[in-house]
Amino acid sequence: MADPNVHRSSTFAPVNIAVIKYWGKRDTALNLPTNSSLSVTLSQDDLRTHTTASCSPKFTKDELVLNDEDQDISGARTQACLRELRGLRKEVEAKDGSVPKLSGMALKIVSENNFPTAAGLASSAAGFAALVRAIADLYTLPSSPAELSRIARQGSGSACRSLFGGYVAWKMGTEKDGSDSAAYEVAPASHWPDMRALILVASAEKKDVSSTVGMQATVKTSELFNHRAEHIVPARMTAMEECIKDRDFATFADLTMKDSNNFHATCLDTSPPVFYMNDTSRAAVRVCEAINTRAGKAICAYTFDAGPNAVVYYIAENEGQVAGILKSILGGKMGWNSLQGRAVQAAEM
Ligand code: 2P0
Repeated sequence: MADPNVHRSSTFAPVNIAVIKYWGKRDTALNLPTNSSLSVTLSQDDLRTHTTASCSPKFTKDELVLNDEDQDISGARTQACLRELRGLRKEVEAKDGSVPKLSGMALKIVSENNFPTAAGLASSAAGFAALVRAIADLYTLPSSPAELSRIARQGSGSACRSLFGGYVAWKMGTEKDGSDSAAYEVAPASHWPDMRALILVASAEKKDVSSTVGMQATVKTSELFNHRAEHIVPARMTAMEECIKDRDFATFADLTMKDSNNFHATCLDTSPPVFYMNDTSRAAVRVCEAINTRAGKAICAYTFDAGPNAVVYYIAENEGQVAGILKSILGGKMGWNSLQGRAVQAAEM
């Protein structure tokens, strides 16, 4: 029988893949970015973190278990999330004396990813989003998704975009305390239901340079980076929101590919340079460019995060021309993943 002293809540959070990239922090303690960013959420039916948070007067210390392995949660970022959530629970307890004093109990958090953690598929985004939402549900916090995204941001920047579904922007904000640096929904997944994403796995190995380290090296040493943050991204954010609202795939694709290339250019402009894409990644770029040239318009859009794997967006009606050709040309070189989704659905390869 379940122990009545144990309070428990479970939730899922999805993976998101940015089409306007976050890269660079203006405040490393609060995880405040140097530019806004925008992502597409992959369906959590297929790519997601499942997290259960529980607390009990019998638990002796906070614990986090990810994919059956104990994790170190002493880091400032996880601690910031726990501190904020406990603070909000204390407010609930102060208002209503009859609710149990959960804020004083140790937490046990158990998480599982249904995708390889090391495959460069934004596992920290889904991970921190699920952790924050599971604890917020356990504590029955009245917080909005925007408020929870502000908390998740402190765990990992990109996590703030995984508190929503569909098309999500993270506004960089201007306040020093980060109070206005949170995510908002640009459009729900249902707005553009025939959007698809295919994930091409060029390597499932852990990356050499973590995002956190790589982006701060770029901030420190790349002049191109300043131009990106100040001039390129602000205009692109506006254009990207508009083309999503208009379901204008050709513009969406153009902006997505340009922004991926611009982000990787700032990595290359870092001293010493940071290489995330490899020969296989570049082969995927060439094939996508050839598909678009043959179609006479952009019908697929590649994007690469801090790793060599490609995510290719396309519209369902072009499945054969995009996924079929990518498979026939690159099939021997890349792992193929049949990640399905509603907002975003991958081809069966
Ligand atoms: C993004 N990436 O917008 C960009 C594109 C990678 C390339 O967000 O230090 O793991 O935890 O805030 O969120 C990866 O950075 O970095 C990332 P932290 P995070 O998705």
